[in-house]
Order: sequence, then C-alpha cells, then structure tokens
Amino acid sequence: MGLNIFVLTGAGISSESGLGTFRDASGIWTQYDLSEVATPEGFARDPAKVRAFYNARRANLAKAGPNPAHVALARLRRDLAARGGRLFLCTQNVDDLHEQGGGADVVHMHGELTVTRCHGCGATWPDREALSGETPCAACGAVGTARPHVVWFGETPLRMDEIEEALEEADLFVAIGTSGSVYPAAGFVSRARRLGIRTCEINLAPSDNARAFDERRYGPATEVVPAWVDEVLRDG
Ligand code: BV8
Repeated sequence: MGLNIFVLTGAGISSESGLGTFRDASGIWTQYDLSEVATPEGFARDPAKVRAFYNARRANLAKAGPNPAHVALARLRRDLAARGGRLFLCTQNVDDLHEQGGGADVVHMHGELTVTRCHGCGATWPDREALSGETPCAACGAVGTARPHVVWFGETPLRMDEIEEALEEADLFVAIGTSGSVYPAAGFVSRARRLGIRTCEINLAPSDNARAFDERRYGPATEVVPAWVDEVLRDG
C-alpha cells in the first residue's frame, strides 16, 4: 500500500507565477474591500464591481503560467500513483495553474475563476472571457445572472465531504503557500493532528497556524516544493 498525501495549497504557490496573494504586503485585500467583491452581499449590491474584479483576475491568469512548484506536485501525483499511493490535491486557489502544470483531479474547494455560473439556474460552464451584465446563461439563456463560479465568504466551500474523507485516509498532511487564515481550510491541520496524521507546512514565512505543524519548511515555493517532492519520492 503506497503513501497517501493530502496537500492543501493557497495563493502562495501561484505567487511566483505572477498572480497576487491576498494578505501579503501588496496583496489583493490591500487593494480591494473583501466585503465588496468576495461576498454574495457585495455582488447583490454592485454586480458590475464584482464582475470587474474577477475580469481583472481572469486577464492576469491569461498572462500567467505554471511554475516549478505546480509541476513538482503533478510529478508527485504521478509517481505516488505508480507506487500504489495517492496525492489528494485540494486547493483554495481559483486559478488553473495546477492543471496547466500537469496536475489532474485537483479539488477546487473555493471554486474556479475559469468557470462561469448562472445564479438563476445554477448551470456552470468553462469561460475565460470578461463577464458582463449581458452574458447569457449557456443553459437557460437568462441575461444578467452570470457570476464567477467561486465560493465567496459566507458561502459553503465545495466538495467538503470528499475533502473530509481524504483527510481521514491521509498518512501526511502538507499545507503549501497559505496563510492559514480562512476557514474551514485553515482548520484542516488541526483535524489532521487529531487524527494522528503527520503535518508539514511549506511557506514563504510562518503562517497564522505554524505552531500546529510537526514540520515547517520556509522559502519560495518554486525552490522548496520541488526539493520536498524529490525527498518524498527518494525516501518513499
Ligand atoms: C464557510 C474566493 C460555512 C475566491 C475565498 C470558522 C469556521 C467556518 C467559517 C468561518 C470561521 N471563521 C470565520 C469564518 C467565515 C469565513 C472565514 O474564514 N473568514 C476569515 C476571513 C476569518 N469563511 C467562509 O466564509 C467560508 N465559508 O465557512 O461556510 C461552512 C464551513 C464549513 C463547512 C461548510 C460550510 C468560505 C471561505 C472562502 C472565501 N473565498 N476566495 C477568490 O476570490 O479567490 S478565500 C481567499 O482566501 C482565497 O480563496 C484564498 O486562497 C484564501 C486563503 O488565502 P491564502 O490562499 O492563504 O492566501 P494568503 O494571501 O492569505 O496567504 C498567502 C500565503 O502564501 C502567505 O502565508 C505567504 O507567506 C505565502 N507566500 C507568498 N509568496 C510565496 C508564499 N509561499 C511560498 N512561496 C511564495 N513565493
């Protein structure tokens, strides 16, 4: 039976690809008011402002590419599977750089920037174009109901049952590039500890819940993640 690893990633893993993080010095939440652009109330109040916020991030993503950290996790997934193990990759990120780096079966618990949802009928469809109030629903044809398929504050994260189950089956829990400040994701490490699972944090600097981790490795993800993957695959 091979090694089961649960990896949780956050904005820090995409930082060196040029996508902004949220809570660093010049992070997204220093430029935008979270309550205005990442809550259902904000969308109800000013949908055009919210669509503009996500359109700007779609434009940034169109200019970005995967970095060695994304590619290393894709290699880890392939090599663990070849040995009868598994990588469960859960990301808080809404970008698709894990997939662009060769990742597969990525669990986007906060949704996906490259998907649009109709908040009328609930249909979702791949979409990298700029959203507007005229974007028609690809399923019901309604106009003015298009929103990004992302989980806002106060909304329920996606695929939580699968996430809970994968966490219980893991031999190792690793958080990469996350400040540990958004729940329920930030609570996964405590759950892992209660289950007796070894935990490791890989980040640029200690996160809000660094003390909860058995092991901590700090440095840029593009350097630390490939080195960590080499070690895991070497030491099996
Ligand atoms: C919910 C939208 C109920 C898409 C986002 C307790 C329990 C449950 C809920 C709560 C709770 N307390 C409070 C809440 C409510 C709330 C919450 O957590 N608020 C916070 C602010 C206190 N949570 C919710 O509303 C969630 N919903 O709880 O529903 C429920 C609960 C359980 C089960 C069922 C239902 C919904 C949260 C989702 C909100 N949506 N994004 C988008 O626009 O992107 S959250 C947003 O923050 C992003 O998704 C982002 O990924 C996420 C977390 O941030 P990080 O990824 O960690 O990014 P950050 O900038 O903070 O940190 C980057 C890190 O990288 C830093 O540490 C930095 O050092 C490091 N770094 C930087 N460069 C590098 C690097 N590391 C390595 N290399 C580098 N080069």
